[in-house]
Amino acid sequence: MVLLNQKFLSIQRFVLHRRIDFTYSLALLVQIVQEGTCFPKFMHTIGVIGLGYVGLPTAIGFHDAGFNVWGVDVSQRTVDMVRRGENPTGDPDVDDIVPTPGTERWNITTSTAEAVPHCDVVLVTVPTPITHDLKPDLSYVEAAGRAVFEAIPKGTNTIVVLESTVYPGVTAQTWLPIVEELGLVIGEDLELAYCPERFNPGDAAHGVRQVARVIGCENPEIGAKLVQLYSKLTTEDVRYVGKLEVAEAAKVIENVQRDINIALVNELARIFPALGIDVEDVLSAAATKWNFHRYTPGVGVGGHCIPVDPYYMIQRAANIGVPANLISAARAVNRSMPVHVASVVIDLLNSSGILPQNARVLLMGWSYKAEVGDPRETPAEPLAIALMEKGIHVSAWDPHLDGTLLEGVKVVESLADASGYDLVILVTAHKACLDADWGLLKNQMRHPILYDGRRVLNLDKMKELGWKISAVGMP
Ligand code: SAJ
Repeated sequence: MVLLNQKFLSIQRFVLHRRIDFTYSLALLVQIVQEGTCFPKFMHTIGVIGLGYVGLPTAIGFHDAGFNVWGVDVSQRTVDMVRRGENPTGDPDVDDIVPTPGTERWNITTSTAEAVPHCDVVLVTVPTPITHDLKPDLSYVEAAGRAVFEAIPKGTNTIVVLESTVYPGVTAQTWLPIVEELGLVIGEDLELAYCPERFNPGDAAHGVRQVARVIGCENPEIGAKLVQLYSKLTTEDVRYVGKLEVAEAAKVIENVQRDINIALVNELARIFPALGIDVEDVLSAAATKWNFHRYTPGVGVGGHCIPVDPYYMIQRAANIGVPANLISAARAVNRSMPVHVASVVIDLLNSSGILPQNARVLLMGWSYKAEVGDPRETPAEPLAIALMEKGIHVSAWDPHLDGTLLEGVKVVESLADASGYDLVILVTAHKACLDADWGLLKNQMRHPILYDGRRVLNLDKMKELGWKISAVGMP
C-alpha cells in the first residue's frame, strides 16, 4: 500500500511540477501495473565503461545504492589499482570510497566482452576530447560503443547510456550505424539513451550522488525506467527530457555558458587595468546587484570540460552553416589568458630590472583547478611555455600532482627548498597554496615579486609581508 502511494506521489509530482510528456507518465503507469514496482525489476546489474574521473565514482555510487556493478577500463593499470581498492583518478574525493578487494557485487575487468552479458544497463563514461586542431574527437565513444554492442547478447534489450559530453546528435550518429552494421535491433537487443554526467570535480557537495540529472531517449518507457535508476544514484532531481538531442544539447550548453561567463570577466580583466581600475573592485561593486553573476578572472580555463566542450558546439553549428560567433569569441578570450599573463609577468620582471633570460619564476599550483590533481588542459602549460620561450627558468610546485609536469619545468617537491626565485605566480588556488608560509617564501626569494593569477590571495597582507604585488585584472 505504501509503495502504491509512493508511486502515485511520484506521478503526481511529475504532473504538478512538470510539463510532462503524456506518454512518459503512461509508460510509468503501465510499468507499475505490469511489474508492481516503480524500480524496474530487470535493472539489477549496471556496467560502467571507463573508470576515470566520472566512471569510477559513478560505478561506486551504483554499488553503494545496492546494484551489482561491472566496471570496465581498457587500462590494465587502472583495473589493477581499482581491484586493489586504490584510486587511479586524481580526485581526492574518491580516495576513501573505492571498494576493498573481494567486495560483493563489485566486478572490475579490462574486458567489455566479459562484463556486458551480465549487465541490464551499460553506462559509457569515456573521454570526449578535441584534436590538436580543436575538432571533436569521438574515437573513444565510437570504440566503446562498438565493444559494448559486439558483446550484447541478442534479445536482452540491454540499455546503453552515453554519459560523456558531446554535441547534439552524437549518440545516434555515432552508435546507430554500428548497431545496424552488427545486425542488432533497437527495442529487442538494446536501447540507446543519453544521461550526461554533471558532477563537479573537487567539490564534494556536487559529487555524482548530489547532482540533478536529465535523461534523453527516443523511447519514453525506457526514459521512465532510467529516471528511476538514476534516482537510486542521486539525491537530486532526475528528469526525462524527451529525445536524445535535447539532453545532449543541455549538457554542452551548461559548459558553454560557463566558458562565456568566464570569458567576460577575463576580457574585463584586460580592459579595466588599462583604465587604471582593478577588475575585482568593479566585480565586487557589480555583485551587489541581485542578478549579477560573478565569475573570477584568472590565468586561464583548464580541465577536460570547459575549454573543450564549446568546440563540440562550434563544430555542430559549422556542420549546419550557422555561425557560433559568441562561443568562438569566448573560447579565444579564455585561450589567450596564459599568454597575456606571461606578457604581464615579463613586463613586471623588466620593470624590476630583471632580464627574462636571467629570471627564475616559480608557479604555485599546476592543476587546472583547486583541490584536484588534474593537469588536463591546465593553463599552467601554455603559461610556462610562453615564459620559457623568453628564456625564463620555470619551476612549479603542486602538492596534488606527482612526477614530471612539462619538459623544461623543474618540479619543486617542497616549498622549504624553493629559494632564489625572482617572481611567484599563483596559478591554482589549492588550499595548500593559500595556506603556504608566504613570509618564509618571501625571505627565500631573490626578488619578492608576487603575481596572483586567481585573485584569491589577501594582497594587502602580502604587501605587509614585503612582497611586491600584482595580479590578473589589477592596474
Ligand atoms: N574558472 C575561472 N573562473 C571562474 C570559474 C572557473 O577561471 O569563475 C576556471 C577554473 O579555474 C578551471 C576552469 O575554469 O580552470 C574550469 O573549472 P570549473 O570548476 O568551472 O569546471 P570543471 O571543468 O571542473 O567542471 C565543469 C562543471 N560544469 C559547470 O559548472 C557548468 C561541472 O559541473 C561539469 O560536470 C564538468 O565541467 C563536466 O564534466 O562537464
